[in-house]
Amino acid sequence: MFERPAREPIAPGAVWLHGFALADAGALLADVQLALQQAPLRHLVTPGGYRMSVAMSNCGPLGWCSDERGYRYAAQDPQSGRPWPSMPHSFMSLASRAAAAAGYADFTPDACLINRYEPGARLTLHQDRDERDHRQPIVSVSLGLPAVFLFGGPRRSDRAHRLPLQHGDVVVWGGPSRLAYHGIQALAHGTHTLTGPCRYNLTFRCAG
Ligand code: MD3
Ligand code: FE
Repeated sequence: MFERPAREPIAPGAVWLHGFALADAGALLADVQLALQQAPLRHLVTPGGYRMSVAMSNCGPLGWCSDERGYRYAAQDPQSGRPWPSMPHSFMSLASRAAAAAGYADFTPDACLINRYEPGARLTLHQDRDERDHRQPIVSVSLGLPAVFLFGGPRRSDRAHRLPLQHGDVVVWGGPSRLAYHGIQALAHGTHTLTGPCRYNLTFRCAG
């Protein structure tokens, strides 16, 4: 039988850690729900005036925000005026272990974006460039329904690869991959034992 390798390099600086978060998934999802009680999911509006199909919230010292005025990181939830929920220990531990497994020691993120995809939700090709230090990697954790991840190159026109991300997969994006174009195809219908009809993605970043 062919098995998925535990640690799969996908591009210079990018490593796919198959199932790395499986043992922690229940604890991570319980902490997702606790954070969302304090900072509920919402559909942000892009600077161009479009409502995003992905519902988002944040935890940690800084949270990613978007509105008609632009994209930015902010220490307070603009919806409540309060600080974002603190980063759960389960999140910080998983993110730093995954970064270390991918070759990035001492990863200490100050922002975790919580994305929730329902069927049909998608993220069009974009770069993550609102962070101050692009030398730090990004760690992303997939939970619940599977999704097709699109991974391109440094230019929007670069041909994109399709990666089927599953529950428990972690991908670490650093080095030359840090500014690659990427996106998520429209989520297919389904039901997952732990999340029901949705996919959650946790994205850990050093933003400030
Ligand atoms: C590759 N989220 O929130 S995570 C995002 O599944 C975002 O919710 C997707 O893209 C999601 O910005 C993908 C994987 C990811 C995150 C950042 C990257 C891949 C990346 C930055 C550079 C290259
Ligand atoms: Fe992104």
